[in-house]
Amino acid sequence: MHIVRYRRADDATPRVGVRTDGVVRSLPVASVAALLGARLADIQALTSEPGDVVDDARLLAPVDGATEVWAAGVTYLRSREARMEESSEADIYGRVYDAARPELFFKSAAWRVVVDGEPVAIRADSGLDVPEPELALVVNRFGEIAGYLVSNDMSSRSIEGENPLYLPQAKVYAGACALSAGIRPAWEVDGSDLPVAVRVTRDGVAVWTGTTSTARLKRPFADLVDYLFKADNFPAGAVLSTGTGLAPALDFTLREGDVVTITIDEVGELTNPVVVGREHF
Ligand code: DO4
Ligand code: MG
Repeated sequence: MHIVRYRRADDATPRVGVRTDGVVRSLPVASVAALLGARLADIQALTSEPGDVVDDARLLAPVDGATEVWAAGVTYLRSREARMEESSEADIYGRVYDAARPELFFKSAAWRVVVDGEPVAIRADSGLDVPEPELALVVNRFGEIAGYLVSNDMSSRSIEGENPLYLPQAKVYAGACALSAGIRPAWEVDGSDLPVAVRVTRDGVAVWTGTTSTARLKRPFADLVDYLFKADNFPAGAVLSTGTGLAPALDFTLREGDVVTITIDEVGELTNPVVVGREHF
């Protein structure tokens, strides 16, 4: 089962439901932000009794309202290596990988998130660009992990590599944050050892593929959530992307027209074509 946002053919209002075996049913809640304001036990109870079947649902991005997307970095050994290769300040990535405090950064407002099938973007002023396939935690206002999403933390390696202080420009721009359409409830799946796969195709030919497992994540999910909630409140919950364990060699860069597919077993699939520039959004 996945928790989804959807729109009906004849109705502009986004709604919330559950999707099981391809069938969407409505839920009596106004938004995912409102759902994430509830305790985990209440979310579980509400989603266990869905209403009518919706036969014309078009799935939307899985977050809305005041729910923010945050991301963790350098949480896998491969990410530490990749950052040290690309950066003029390699040392800081080694230090953060070993430190107790994780790297956490703001990634996206809900309204900027793109969903499965929509384009992701390369910045027009960037020269080296990659998708970052990540498992994202969906956390309620109480810091409880309610579910999981597939996330693509699109990144400019050239801009971050030039100077780490450029991280927000490398990470936060139109088309930089893609999430899969359905939230897989945490009470249905254990996220701690799930295969993650990426495939980038160009003119139908695979130009980068990779696989890893969430078991290689250096930090427990609870630690990442704990740091996120240490000094801030999230009344509408938050999505926390847990970092990438997959990075291509430095001679690979995304191009316009590429198609990125990220799969996380038990969680979902996220496929997005790549465009250049903000005018597509
Ligand atoms: O330090 C830069 C960001 C790293 C990141 O996004 C990741 O490891 O996934
Ligand atoms: Mg990342």
